[in-house]
Amino acid sequence: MALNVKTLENRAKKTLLEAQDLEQLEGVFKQYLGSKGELTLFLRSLAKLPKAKRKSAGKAANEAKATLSIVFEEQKKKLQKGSAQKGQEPFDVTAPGTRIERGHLHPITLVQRRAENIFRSMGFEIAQGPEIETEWYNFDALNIAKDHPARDMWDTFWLKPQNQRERLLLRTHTSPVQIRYMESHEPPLRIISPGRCFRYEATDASHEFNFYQLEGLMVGKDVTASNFKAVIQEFLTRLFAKPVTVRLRPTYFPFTEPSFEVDASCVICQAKGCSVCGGDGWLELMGAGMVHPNVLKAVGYNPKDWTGFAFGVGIERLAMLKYRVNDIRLFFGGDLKFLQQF
Ligand code: YSA
Repeated sequence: MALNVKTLENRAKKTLLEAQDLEQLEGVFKQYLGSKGELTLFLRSLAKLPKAKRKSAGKAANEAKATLSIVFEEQKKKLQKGSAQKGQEPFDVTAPGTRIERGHLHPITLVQRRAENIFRSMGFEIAQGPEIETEWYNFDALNIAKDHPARDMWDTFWLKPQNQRERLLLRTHTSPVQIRYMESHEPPLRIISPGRCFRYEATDASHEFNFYQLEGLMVGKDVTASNFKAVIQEFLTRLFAKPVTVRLRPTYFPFTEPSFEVDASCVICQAKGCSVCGGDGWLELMGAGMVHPNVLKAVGYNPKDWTGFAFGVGIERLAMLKYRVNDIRLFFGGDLKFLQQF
């Protein structure tokens, strides 16, 4: 019996000394010396032992109880001291903190915001339209006839029909915003509308199936192509922070008459000729024109009273020139090594 008590005492002592904190220590104490602890129960059972064994077993058990109580108290003091010291560890308030990684704006957003600020300073409002458009706003209201080749040219993501009345699509350009805005506002007006567009086409260094355009529209009394040229030249000069000249070449859009391809003097080589401008000093930048009388009529404006210009430019195209990025796909690849440069 004395040997069993000794084994129990050693086991209890070892566990008490291994306790990592006060809570654990209390638990171990209870396990052996609590009201239902192993040693306590043993002491209570002594009465059932034969008299001859009772005396030696009782002595061993009481000695074990006394030893374990001392070990418990000593270990308690040690742990109390340890936790007090932890709380008092010196704290250097001047030490540099842990740096939190901050995100930053995407280069396309940077160019979009810069463009918005420049146009706002010239009296333009920012207008928005839906990315899911109806066939009417994306094509018909822009004078793009049902059988017009433009519909083929802008290969489109059509959505599954929701009802019989109108076909829905992911807008192929931001021009529908012109229509939506004119329908709900009276002229004179000046707006830009930056936003996401989608075309069902193969990607390459200058084409994405998802890209951003910035639409512009100004309608007023006697607004002319000269006004357009002045506004766009001012915009580009401020965006690229360099003098830019603009030239207009005739082209065709169903929703403008006349229509222009807008070229800017090369902002990389100052029109001297380089690989970006193909050596001729001009960069093809955007489509534009004077708003077609049919479009004005479609939104309820009288083309005899009002004239206007409109344009649409790829925001990636501007960003590629501003930051000298040679592949549009880099903007959407999610490569942090690329994005962290802006
Ligand atoms: C024309 C006349 C207006 O009065 C108003 C707007 C316009 C622009 C017309 N809505 C349009 O979308 N013309 S566009 O097809 O030549 O595209 C304009 C610009 O969008 C392009 O110059 C190019 O920079 C960009 N773009 C077009 N498809 C793209 C693209 N950028 C990247 N990936 C594509 N797949």
